[in-house]
Amino acid sequence: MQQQERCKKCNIKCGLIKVSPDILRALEDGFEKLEKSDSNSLLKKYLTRQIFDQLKDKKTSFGSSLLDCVQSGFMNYDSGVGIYAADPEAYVVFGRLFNPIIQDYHVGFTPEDKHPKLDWGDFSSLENLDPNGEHVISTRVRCGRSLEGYPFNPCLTENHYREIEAKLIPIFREMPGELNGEYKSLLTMPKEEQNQLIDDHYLFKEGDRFLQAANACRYWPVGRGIFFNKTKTFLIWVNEEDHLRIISMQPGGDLPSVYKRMVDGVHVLEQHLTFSRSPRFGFLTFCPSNLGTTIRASVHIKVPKLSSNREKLESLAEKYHLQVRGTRGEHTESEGGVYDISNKRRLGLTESDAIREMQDGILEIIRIEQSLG
Ligand code: ADP
Ligand code: DAR
Repeated sequence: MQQQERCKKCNIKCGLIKVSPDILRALEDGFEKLEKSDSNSLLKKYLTRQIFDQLKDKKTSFGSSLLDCVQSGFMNYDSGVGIYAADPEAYVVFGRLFNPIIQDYHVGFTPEDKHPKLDWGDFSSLENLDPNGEHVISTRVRCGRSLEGYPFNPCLTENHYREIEAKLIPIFREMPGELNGEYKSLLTMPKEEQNQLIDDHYLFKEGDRFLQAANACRYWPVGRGIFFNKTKTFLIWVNEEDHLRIISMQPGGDLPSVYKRMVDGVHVLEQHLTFSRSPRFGFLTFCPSNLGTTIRASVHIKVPKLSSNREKLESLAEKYHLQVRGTRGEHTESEGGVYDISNKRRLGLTESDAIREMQDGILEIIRIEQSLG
């Protein structure tokens, strides 16, 4: 035990913590099945036999193995990405696999690139996306933050979940002005209230199979909950996929107001908390698709002519680095012709760039929709 403990502290240097035979067998089995599958995930695209053999014996100093990172993509062939970082070190220890996936998802962020300094930009340069209210039903801007010193879901203990929540609750109590509100733990929230909050798009879904397979739902719902202000235009998710998701949303297309409210909320939180940030990847998150700015700015939008052909809508969105999701978010279908369209890139550009990329893309999509007569 003593020898094992000593190694835990310097694992990256001495690399003496061995991956157990059971994990190696599970890795080999999962890899072979993924190779034979019809998956289109980035995991399948980039996990070559050579990279697999180079990484399968490695562990981070948190004790995370390659399996801890890829098990969701092994179990969900319909994953888009298929990999999560079990802890912050995983991005380095398993970099041979994360780097090409990151470069693909964030459209060209190479292993030599570094994420730029934070730049929220100038709110006055943004505009209402749909002043006449013809297409945009609502606008939402969110970012994710991880607390320095804590690993990600697969390595979090039950105590960690409780600790993170306990750190945040006193801060939530002091949210100023229009951000002031209340925190509700999922442990004590009545099921009906939880389901209504999910249906109204305020709260995260429960039982996401991708997160479950990634070991991100252990001890659920301990340490999980939601803060929201009185008008539910400012919300904070606690310990869902990331330690924190900071969200601003409201009906209509007033992007500047929604974005400013989220930024104001981040400014309050960062006075009390230290967020995990890497010189190369910017703000660190559980999923590589959220690294960097971690910003996803979205509209719930109706574009009946363009969306009469989903593939056409998706290829147009891709042209503007946008992503199309269903009405209830990721991995869901559209209901009543309402689509969730947002910026796709979050890494290798500033917060200001990401918001502008979304604004320019959405304005173009509305222009094209209206030009179709
Ligand atoms: P995220 O990763 O940003 O949390 P999800 O795809 O999981 O995104 O969506 C989370 C919730 O936010 C879902 O209920 C989704 O319907 C809702 N949502 C996303 N964009 C908007 C929007 N513009 N207006 C209202 N709800 C939205
Ligand atoms: N289920 C993963 C998620 C991809 C990105 N979205 C996140 N992180 N919520 C997939 O590979 O589809």
